[in-house]
Amino acid sequence: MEIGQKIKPGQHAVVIGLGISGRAMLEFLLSREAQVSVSDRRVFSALPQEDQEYLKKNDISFESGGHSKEFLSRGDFVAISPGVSTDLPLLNELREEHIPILGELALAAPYITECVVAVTGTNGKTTVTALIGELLRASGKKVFVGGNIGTPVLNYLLGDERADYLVLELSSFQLESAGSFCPHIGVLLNITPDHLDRHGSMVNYAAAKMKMFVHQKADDKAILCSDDPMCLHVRELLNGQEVYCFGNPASNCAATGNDRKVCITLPDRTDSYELAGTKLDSHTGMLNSCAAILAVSLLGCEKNDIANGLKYFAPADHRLQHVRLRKGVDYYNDSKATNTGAVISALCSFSKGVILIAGGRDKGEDYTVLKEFVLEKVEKLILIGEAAGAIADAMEGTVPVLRADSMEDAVSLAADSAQPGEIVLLAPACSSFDMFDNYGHRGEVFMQAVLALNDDEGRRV
Ligand code: UMA
Repeated sequence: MEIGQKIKPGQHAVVIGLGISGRAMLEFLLSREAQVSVSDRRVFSALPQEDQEYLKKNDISFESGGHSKEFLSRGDFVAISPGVSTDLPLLNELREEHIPILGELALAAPYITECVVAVTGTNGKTTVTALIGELLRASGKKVFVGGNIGTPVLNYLLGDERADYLVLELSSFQLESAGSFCPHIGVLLNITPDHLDRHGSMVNYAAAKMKMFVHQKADDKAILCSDDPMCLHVRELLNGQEVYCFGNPASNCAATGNDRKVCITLPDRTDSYELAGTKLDSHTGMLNSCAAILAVSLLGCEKNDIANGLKYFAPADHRLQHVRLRKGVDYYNDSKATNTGAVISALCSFSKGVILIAGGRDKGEDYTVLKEFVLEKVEKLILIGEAAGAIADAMEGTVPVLRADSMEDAVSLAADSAQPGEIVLLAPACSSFDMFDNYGHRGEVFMQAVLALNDDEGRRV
């Protein structure tokens, strides 16, 4: 199996990891008449009932409780789930034996004939992916929206419905093993520290994101944020494709955001779009809108259709989500802010007076980058979870810090000290797995605690 080639009937593939991507890879490989085995670190009985039945029904050889060289090297190639680290010593041994290691995008690439818009970046990629999908739909196009946002692109290829455009959110994990995958438009929103526990360094993390652009040709397009130093660095490494930038008006970009407006300046069109009255009317929303509107403008969408799409778009939950106004205090749930870059972005949406609830499981980040923003915007810091001590140390000498044992305690402490006009913001800068199932669960617990606070008249709501 060579990278970039279609699967040949009878080839033996070993799928590592049977989560959402692994299941899609298994079904796709079987549909191409490959012979498939599956290896997962979970024991068989811990798999969902449906997966257990599928494996039995299709007589799939299954290795449980870990991965062994003996089992993996049976394959002509290995199909790896994004959550499996590509640096595992076992995988290096397979590489030495010239066994190709392909991710879901590498498997899909030779079969994709549609125009692909791919979106990556540390923060904002789910919103921008969904927004591009919405704006294309508002322009009457048939669209598949998938990737890291939830539905594997292989599920699209397995189905019967055909779309004009595939809009894919791509994580650094997926891009690491993307093979010959090549989007017609690649959007890079930002690169700030995240997933350093997996990638080891910012250089490796940025290199994974760069893979989105490496196979682009002269008529493909790269869209980058000119306000992000790492994006500008990536720009210098691009070679051959058309490059468009978005961001600050002073930087002479094709899309700029200012005064709650997005302006597009392309050789053949100059348009402007109002964000006031839309759910994108914030600093982060403005940058996300710049990227998405620029992408669909390059695809020829009409101004009126784009403006209509913007009007009805709502970002997914747990992203700077307004929960409640209580006693003059606004409560926001930004549980998806799982790294320092996302917290900075959230803080930039408020002028000052923020009571910030942060903490959770540490991902190897340097929290001192938050210092200047905390000094400027935050009145008080309330810390939860395993990383509370590390964040408190990094914030020494900035603002008062309180510790809470649970989300409910954190909300209650915040509510006790918040003054009218102030903001209570959950933006953890950490992953959630020390106290919650995932960031969605953490956000739900926060919102429930906020909604359970007494209202102005002393009633529970
Ligand atoms: N597993 C192993 N060995 C390992 C690691 C995992 O066998 O060393 C097994 C687990 O036991 C489990 C399966 O692999 O059975 C889980 O696979 P996975 O972690 O790759 O997750 P999927 O269920 O396939 O979901 C993935 C993405 N998850 C990750 O990248 C961690 C989902 O993104 C994505 O929505 C889905 O594919 C469809 O594309 C989630 C995510 O957290 C939302 N992404 C990260 C992020 O956004 O920050 C990158």
